[in-house]
Amino acid sequence: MQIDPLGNWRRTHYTTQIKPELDGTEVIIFGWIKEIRELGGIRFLIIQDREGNVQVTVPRKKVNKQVLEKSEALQTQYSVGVKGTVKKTTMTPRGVEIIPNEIRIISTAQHPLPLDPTGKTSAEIDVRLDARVLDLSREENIALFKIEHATLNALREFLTEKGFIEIHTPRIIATATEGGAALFPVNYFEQQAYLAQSPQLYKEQLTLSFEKVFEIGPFFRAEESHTKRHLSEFISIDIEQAFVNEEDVMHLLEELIFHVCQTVKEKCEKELTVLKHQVEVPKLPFKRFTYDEILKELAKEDVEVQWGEDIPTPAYRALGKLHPYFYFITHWPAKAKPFYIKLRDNNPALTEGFDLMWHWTEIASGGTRVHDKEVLVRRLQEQGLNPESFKYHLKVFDYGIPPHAGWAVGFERLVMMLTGVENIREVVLFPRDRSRLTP
Ligand code: AMO
Repeated sequence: MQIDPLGNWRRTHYTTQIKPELDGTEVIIFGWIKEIRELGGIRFLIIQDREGNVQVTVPRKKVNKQVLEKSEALQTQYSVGVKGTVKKTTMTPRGVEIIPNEIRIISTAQHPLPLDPTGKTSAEIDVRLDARVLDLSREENIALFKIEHATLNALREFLTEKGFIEIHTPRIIATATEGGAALFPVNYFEQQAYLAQSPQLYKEQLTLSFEKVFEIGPFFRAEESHTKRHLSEFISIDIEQAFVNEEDVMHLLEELIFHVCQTVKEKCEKELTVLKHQVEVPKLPFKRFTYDEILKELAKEDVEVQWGEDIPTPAYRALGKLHPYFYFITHWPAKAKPFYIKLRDNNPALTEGFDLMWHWTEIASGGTRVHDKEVLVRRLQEQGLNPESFKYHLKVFDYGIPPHAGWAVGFERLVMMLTGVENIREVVLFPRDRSRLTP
């Protein structure tokens, strides 16, 4: 029979709420033992919860037998409850400690642990990802994911304020949307289905009813390459808007980035300090360079890119050195952009598609969409796709689809920018890449 370890105990304070002003008050805290130190007959227990930590001081000769026994039995990472009296002191950094009256061991931990839960002894990323939940209990990771939470709130708040409606489109789909990126097949009863690469076609279709829509959710790309900025499952922040073009949505995007940077800087001061990182609020408007201008700049750096091709990673790295901030790349050639991106009226070799860059990383891409059915059919054919596979999508263009434009931001890449983290796996709770499917 398992004995209820909580009993009638409930937390009265998080560790960070234990302040010198509470001197003499009895409190109950819950958390995990992060460190145990011993000095001249006194045991020091550092107890951490999701807000921070506090020192519990056990003067061996002065505490009761129950406390003494329990404190001797403790090991790091044990989950505990402590009922104790707050004491003002000059001996701890926060000017406060707790003298325990009763200790409850809530659950134990198997030693040796796969990694140091304080993070003081560093571990390789794969070791950390294998023991991810333990790794996530480190102070830095708690700070990082609190920043993610604040970022998501800021995104939703901004888009809702601007009149966008949140949507959820299917994850199981029948046809590819992003030509270049590979698909994950799914056995769907008697049919072949795929995991969605993006909400592209659905979000475009919904401009016909809701005009301004946004979606935040996971999408899937069967990425062969193992890089520090690609995942097989990533979170995309998508918008689509009726009766606007590329310029309008680029303006919205830079405003959104500004809002997110400002909000995180303001609301996550404590978390950013833990991560030893500062968020710079960018100046608006972001610089805009055409694809041709970028190619000329690269040529000056002796980096050759064939006109019409996508820009390869080494070239992006060179660009990042020249432009260590946010900037747009516009006027992309038709070949380098998907079928749904509109060609320029005055030069159909170029599109109204853009990318938003931060240093050398692509944070977002988008553009004005083709909204003429005949042009869309032609663009599908030009890109070697079969219009028959897109018949349901094409049908919507017979119902009065408005001109529309939109973009998608990679959420993890945005968080990397906000936190200074360099490997995308670090900003995902349980990352998925070519070689990782567990935990
Ligand atoms: P794109 O394919 O450029 O555009 O994706 C949009 C943004 O999503 C992020 N991203 C990724 N992040 C991590 N791992 C990946 N494998 C990955 N793939 C993409 C990037 C990228 O800029 N439908 C269009 C958007 C639109 O036009 O609205 C699209 O999906 O930050």
